[in-house]
Amino acid sequence: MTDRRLAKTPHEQIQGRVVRVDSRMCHVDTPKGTISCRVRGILFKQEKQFSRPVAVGDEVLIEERQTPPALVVKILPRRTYLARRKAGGRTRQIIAANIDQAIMVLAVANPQLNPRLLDRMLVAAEHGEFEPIIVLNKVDLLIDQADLTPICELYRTLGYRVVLTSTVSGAGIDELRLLLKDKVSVLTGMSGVGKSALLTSIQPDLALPSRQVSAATGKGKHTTTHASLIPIEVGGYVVDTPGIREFGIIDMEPWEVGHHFVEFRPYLSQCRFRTCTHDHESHCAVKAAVDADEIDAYRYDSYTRILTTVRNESL
Ligand SMILES: Nc1nc2c(ncn2[C@@H]2O[C@H](COP(=O)(O)OP(=O)(O)OP(=O)(O)O)[C@@H](O)[C@H]2O)c(=O)[nH]1
Ligand SMILES: [Mg+2]
Ligand SMILES: [Zn+2]
Repeated sequence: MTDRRLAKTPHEQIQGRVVRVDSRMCHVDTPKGTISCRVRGILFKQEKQFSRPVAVGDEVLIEERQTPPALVVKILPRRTYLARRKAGGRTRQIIAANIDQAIMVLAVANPQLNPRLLDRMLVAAEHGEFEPIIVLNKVDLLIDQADLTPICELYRTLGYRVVLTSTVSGAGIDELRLLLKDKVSVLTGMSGVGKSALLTSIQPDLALPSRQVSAATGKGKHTTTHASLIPIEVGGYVVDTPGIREFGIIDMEPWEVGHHFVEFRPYLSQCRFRTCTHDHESHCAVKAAVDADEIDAYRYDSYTRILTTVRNESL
C-alpha cells in the first residue's frame, strides 16, 4: 500500500542562476543543466519594488515537479543589481542582478556620443556598487581619433577604464575580451551602439541578433528583446540587454547623488551640511572646487542635471 503522505514530501530544491527571463518563464543554469522554470505566483505578489520579481543573474532555488515546468520558489539576496525606470512610467525594472561589472557601451558616432548619458550610467553603476568600464565603440567612423582624447582623459583621470573599440577594424576587441574573463559583465547602452556586435566580435559563435541602425532617425531598432546571461569561452558570463533609451537614476536621495561622482568624494566632508546637495547651500566645498577648476565644470553640470531628475522622481 502506498503512503499518500509520501507524495506530499517537500520537493527537492536545487540552486541555480537565472540565465534568461521571458514574460512568465525563466531559464536556470543548475548543476543538472539548464532548466526551464515558472516563477511561483506569490513572488510576483511579494515584489513591491520592481515590475518583475526575477532578473537574469539572480541566484534562485527551484523545485522540479512531476510535470514540468519546474518552479522558482525563492530568490536569494542580490549582491548587486542594475535597474532602470521604465520609459514614461514609475515602475522599475531590474536589468541584471549579481553582476561584477558594467560595460557601458557608447558609440562615438551613429548614434552620436552622449557624455550626459555616460555620466548617468556611471552614477547608476556607482550606486549599484559594481565596477564600470567605459567602451567607446565604432571608432572606425571617426576621421580623427584624436577627437576622443579629451573625453578619454577626463574619465581616465577619474579612475575609470576607457576602451576604444571597433567591430569593423577589430580595434580594442582583445582588450575587451580580457576584461570580461571570469567576470559576470552586463553590457549596457543605447540601442544601436553595437553591444551585440561587440559580443559577436569577442566570440563569433555567440551569433546574437544584430541589425542596421535606422538610416532615417540614426536610432537603432530594438533588436535585442530579452536580456540573457551568456556563458563565454574565456570564462564568465555576459549579459546583453535590450537598448536603454531612458536610463533612470533610481532609489536615490538628492544628497546621495554627489557621493556617486568620484571626484566629489574628497570634498564631501568639508561641506557645512552633511546632506549638502552642492547647488544652493552656503559653505559648499564641492562648489568651491568647481570654481577653483579642481572639479571639471562639465561633470558638475551633469551632476546638477541628474540632481534635478532625482528631485523630480522623489516628489
Ligand atoms: N561602423 C561600425 N558599425 C558598427 C560597429 N559595431 C556595431 N556596428 C553596427 O551598429 C548597428 C547596431 O549594432 P548592434 O550590435 O545591433 O547594437 P546593439 O547595441 O546590440 O543594439 P540593441 O540590441 O538594439 O540594443 C549594426 O548595424 C552594427 O553592424 C562598429 O564598431 N563600427
Ligand atoms: Mg543588441
Ligand atoms: Zn556641498
